[in-house]
Amino acid sequence: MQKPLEFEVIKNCTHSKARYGKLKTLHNEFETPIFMPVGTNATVKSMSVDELKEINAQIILSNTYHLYLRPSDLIVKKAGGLHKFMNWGRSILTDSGGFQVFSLGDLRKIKEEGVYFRSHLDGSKHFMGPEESIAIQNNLGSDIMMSFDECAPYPASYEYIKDSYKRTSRWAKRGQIANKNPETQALFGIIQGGMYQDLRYESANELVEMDFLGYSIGGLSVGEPKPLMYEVLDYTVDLIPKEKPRYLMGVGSPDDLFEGVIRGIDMFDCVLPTRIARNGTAMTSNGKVVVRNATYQEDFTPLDEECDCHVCRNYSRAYIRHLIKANEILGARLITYHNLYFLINLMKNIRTAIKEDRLLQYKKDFFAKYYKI
Ligand code: PRF
Ligand code: ZN
Repeated sequence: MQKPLEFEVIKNCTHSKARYGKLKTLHNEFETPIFMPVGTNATVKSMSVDELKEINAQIILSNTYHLYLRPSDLIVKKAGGLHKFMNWGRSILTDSGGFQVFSLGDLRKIKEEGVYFRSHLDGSKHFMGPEESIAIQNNLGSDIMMSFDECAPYPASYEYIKDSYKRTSRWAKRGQIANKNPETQALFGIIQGGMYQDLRYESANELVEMDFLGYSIGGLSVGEPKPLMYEVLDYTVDLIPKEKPRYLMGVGSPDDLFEGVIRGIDMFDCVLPTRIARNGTAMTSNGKVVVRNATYQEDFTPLDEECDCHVCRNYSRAYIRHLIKANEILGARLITYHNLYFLINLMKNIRTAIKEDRLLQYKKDFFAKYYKI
């Protein structure tokens, strides 16, 4: 049987659980740990695929829920799949819709068979269960699919989390059986279990038993304090077989990237760089720069003096501030481009530091500048 995904750990850090590796899908091969830009609606907001390639993006994340509602997975399938539809020849990971449906609040009802919900677009009624989620992801043709899961809220009681993770395990099994393309599309299991160590343990064990090609850690960065998130992450990573890729879902601030990598995470995604770009905030080696502030009115230096991206080589803070203030779409585009470049480049530096076994020193140096300490 052809394998849809190959993963190899090439070097382990000797001072932490960090590892440098290679991940191969049928579309491309890339190094890990990696940051995946978010392209919810089959587009990384404001970025053309040429620009994504220019900044060296290797894999992007898209969303089952959004593409099912609009334009519908059937249209994407008719186009020849999501890669063809959006003209992106590198890898695509799709989230299952679980997280997005559960974010709908009053608009949804959870049952054993799946989730009944109303569209956030027009209020129309829909149902999505594990079989539907996988069928949609099969139609989209992503390289890496996520199991349909419940991302429980924080805080939640032990009993609630126990019921919830158990249902997530049953849904994972049903999704695995429903996958029509096991030779071309890899499926990951998502570990839940809230902030309870024994439930994380049970969730991981049940999913590892099912032998997925990779494992995601869900249910974190849902409002819990950072130290708690790092603690849960630390013991959860240890439950995943070393030879499988590990993906921490929805997490990607510079702090979280370092803390995640040090605990053994290989893949990250986050809307942060693209979202803050649209309200005029740049991520730089000297910390966040709120370009929209009046301070930058006459600042003709680049967003980040140390950055060699296209935006930093050609445009000033004063100009980008003007664009943002005037509501010109180019402003959001330029900051998005730079922010994604910044995180992708940060991950490249992190990989180099792991290979040269100096990750912890690199972390110190990075944050000394980032937080000016
Ligand atoms: N499950 C899914 N997607 C997610 C999450 C999850 O728990 C999170 C949690 N941070 C982000 N995205 N399916
Ligand atoms: Zn830049």
